[in-house]
Amino acid sequence: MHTPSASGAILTARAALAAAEGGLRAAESDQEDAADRHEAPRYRAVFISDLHLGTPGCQARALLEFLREHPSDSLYLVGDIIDGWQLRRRWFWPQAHNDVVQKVLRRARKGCRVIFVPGNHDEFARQFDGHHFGGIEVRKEAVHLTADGRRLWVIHGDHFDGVIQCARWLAYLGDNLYEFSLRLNRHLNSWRARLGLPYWSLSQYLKHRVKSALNYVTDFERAVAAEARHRGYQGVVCGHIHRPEMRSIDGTLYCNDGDWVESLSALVEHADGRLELVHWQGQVHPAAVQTSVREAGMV
Ligand SMILES: [Mn+2]
Repeated sequence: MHTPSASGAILTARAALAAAEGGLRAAESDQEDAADRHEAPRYRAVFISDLHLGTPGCQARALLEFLREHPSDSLYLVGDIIDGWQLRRRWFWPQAHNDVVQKVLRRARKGCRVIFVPGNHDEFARQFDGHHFGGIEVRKEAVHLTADGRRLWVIHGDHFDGVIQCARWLAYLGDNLYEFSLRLNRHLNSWRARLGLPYWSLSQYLKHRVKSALNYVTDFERAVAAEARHRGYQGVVCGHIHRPEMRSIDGTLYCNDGDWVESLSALVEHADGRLELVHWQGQVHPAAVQTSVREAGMV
């Protein structure tokens, strides 16, 4: 359980101050106005997550280019936007990261509805559920209604880590039961043969189940989609695992908008309600350190 911490509050204040400072220094409004005027197609909604601002891995410049090319009526920040875990260890806040914060605040000022759904790396913001900051709404979870009437559950996704840990335990148990299942399979099929039924491999079945249970990504995707379905939503938008994806899982639309460390991807909604996963093809700036995200503890 999370309790609002003093260090969290200090961190928030410090990031806000840094952003304000950067804004004064940049005084970029004229330039930005010009950039906004070259009319890019307007989207109904844009979903981004796992920016990890405050870490060297964050591809802030690519993100700025993406945001410039994708104006929208709504912008969802689906968690792990500012990496409080890393900032607490080491203060890292270059100008490009300021520019991202400025760009988002500016978007809100210009009438874009900006909703921030905190993740585990910026969980300090969860204590501000329901509050507004500089035109940005903070929500532990949100619901987005598409133009074609679908209700999408918007969450970061870290709450499913526990569920997956549990599934792994079951998979581990399953592995030990495999040997036993091979023996059981022989007996089962001798009974089936006596009853005139065709051969059916219990061990194959279990093996398949165990294998898929060991797949963290699949587990996550299925767990999130199942919970969205259980709650009566037609789909879900999340982040957290840095794996962009959009597919139907047992009739529920699973969307993962990816991240801005490795995949440089976002989910967009067109005017007619069509959803699309965008892989940003713009120039990638080499400043970022390309280490394994999981190794770096970014998930
Ligand atoms: Mn996360």
